[in-house]
Amino acid sequence: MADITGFVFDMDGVITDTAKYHYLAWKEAAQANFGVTITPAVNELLKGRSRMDSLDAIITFAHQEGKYSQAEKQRIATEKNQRYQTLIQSMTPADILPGMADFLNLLDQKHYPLAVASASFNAPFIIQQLHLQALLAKVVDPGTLKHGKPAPDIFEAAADLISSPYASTIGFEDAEAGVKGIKAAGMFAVGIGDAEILHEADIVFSSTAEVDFDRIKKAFEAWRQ
Ligand code: B16
Ligand code: MG
Repeated sequence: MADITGFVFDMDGVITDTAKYHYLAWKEAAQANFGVTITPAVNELLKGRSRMDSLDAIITFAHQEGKYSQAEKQRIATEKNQRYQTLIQSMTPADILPGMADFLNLLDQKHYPLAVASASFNAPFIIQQLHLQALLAKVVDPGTLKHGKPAPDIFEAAADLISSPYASTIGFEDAEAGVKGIKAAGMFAVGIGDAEILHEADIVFSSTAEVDFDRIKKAFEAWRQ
């Protein structure tokens, strides 16, 4: 029976919760540029999507498709990111989601290689703020990828960083599109959140506090048979 050879993690919603900061920054940008107030429901749609895809989703929500040039969209996205970067300056290790620091340390003690598969260009900075740079030293550069989640590219790139064959790699995700990406890469998927939304995952924990290594290992072994 094949053993687990590595773990790859989405960041936002798995390691830490930056959705509230993205929401604040997008809310200001949407108000200032399109005169609309984005709701928490709209923010849900942005989770795991790239910055430009998020902007396009907001423009669609504001019914202003086709009104903005690429240069204008770039300016809006850059301003949003500057606001976001100001907000995340205040992040500390206290912002690591419950149980995840212990879980990452446990995996490290067991000598599993770890990598981060986040759509965020800010992931390396956030990992530093969380004091996780020693554990999470391998981070995919999303700028090198052709296709975002739900394509498998980012998870394959993360597994490649740690030389872990896809079929024995465990991927963690909180977003439906992310779980689809992990499955498309042929990996075992751990979902964090609503079991109905994340029904394509191989095992789902309702929150990071519930994540359990032995349960993952057992479920992986049953899946590999
Ligand atoms: P940035 P993940 C994603 O991170 C966020 O969930 C998503 O809301 C954000 O738009 C995206 O990163 C890009 O982030 O603007 O910082 O490059 O969930 O893939 O870790
Ligand atoms: Mg996420």
